[in-house]
Amino acid sequence: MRGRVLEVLADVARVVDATGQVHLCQFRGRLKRDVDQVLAGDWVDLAPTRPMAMVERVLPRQNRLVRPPLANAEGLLAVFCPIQPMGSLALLDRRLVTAELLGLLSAIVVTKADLWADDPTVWQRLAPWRAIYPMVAVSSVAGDGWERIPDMLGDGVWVMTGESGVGKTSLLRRLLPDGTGTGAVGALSGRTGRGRHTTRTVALAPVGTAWLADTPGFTHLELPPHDALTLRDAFPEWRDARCRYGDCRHLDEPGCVVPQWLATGQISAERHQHYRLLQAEPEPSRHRPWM
Ligand SMILES: Nc1nc2c(ncn2[C@@H]2O[C@H](COP(=O)(O)OP(=O)(O)OP(=O)(O)O)[C@@H](O)[C@H]2O)c(=O)[nH]1
Ligand SMILES: [Mg+2]
Ligand SMILES: [Zn+2]
Repeated sequence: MRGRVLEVLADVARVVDATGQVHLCQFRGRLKRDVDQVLAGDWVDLAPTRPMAMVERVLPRQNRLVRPPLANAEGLLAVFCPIQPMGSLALLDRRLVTAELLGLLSAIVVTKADLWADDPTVWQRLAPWRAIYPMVAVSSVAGDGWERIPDMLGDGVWVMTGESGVGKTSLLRRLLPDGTGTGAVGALSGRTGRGRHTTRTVALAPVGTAWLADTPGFTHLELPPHDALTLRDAFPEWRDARCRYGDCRHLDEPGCVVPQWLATGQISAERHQHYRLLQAEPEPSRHRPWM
């Protein structure tokens, strides 16, 4: 029997089969030795042993995220809050670039719409992002917007990321079918003391036909390994720029077309500034594999 791992807890896993039934499973001998051998998101073969089914084999992975530890992710849901607390658009771009570098789809959820629905400047500020990425505004208090999310996610595994306090866990609770998630969601993202997070396990929660993983609001977010041109291409707005030099990074090189686009407002100066800062960062450490 084929199944998808929803969560790994010490030496058992919760695995959902094709009919939607969830099994608590043990691991076959050699899989036990290394915790990373079975991850949430993995496709596995199960043997219907009793009293617990057994994970026999992990199918080859498409990709593997380190933080959170997750296999076969398809998309990154960037959660942004424009008010209380005011999010950082530089960090939002960092998350979107991370998705691009990892080859993931991306989409943006703008939270706490109940607090800013009457403020048109919020939409104006977000216009450059809205032009490029799927974007939906939600309020977990008023209950608006969230019903558009399942369609946006399709049927893959998505990982939710965003600064602490933006409303990720609240949104996930809204999205879950009644009563299924309360326990599991609570365990995902906890806080001990001052803004220190503990995430022991990552769990996939059902959202429509997709699976969504909550994460705590990481403050330090290192980009996956990349080179300058891959980073350049992680910004869709200048992918078809034809500058004098093919390896133009659009950072003050002669014959670059991007300054004109910036001057006319065709592309966002704010995004370009974030791009410039990302290009100026030291190389990310290579020892930490992202995939
Ligand atoms: N007004 C308003 N408050 C919200 C909304 N969604 C969440 N909140 C509040 O924002 C605070 C943080 O919400 P969480 O869902 O815990 O945020 P989080 O992104 O999971 O935070 P971390 O787990 O720390 O990364 C809580 O006090 C929520 O009640 C919303 O739509 N409107
Ligand atoms: Mg949370
Ligand atoms: Zn250029």
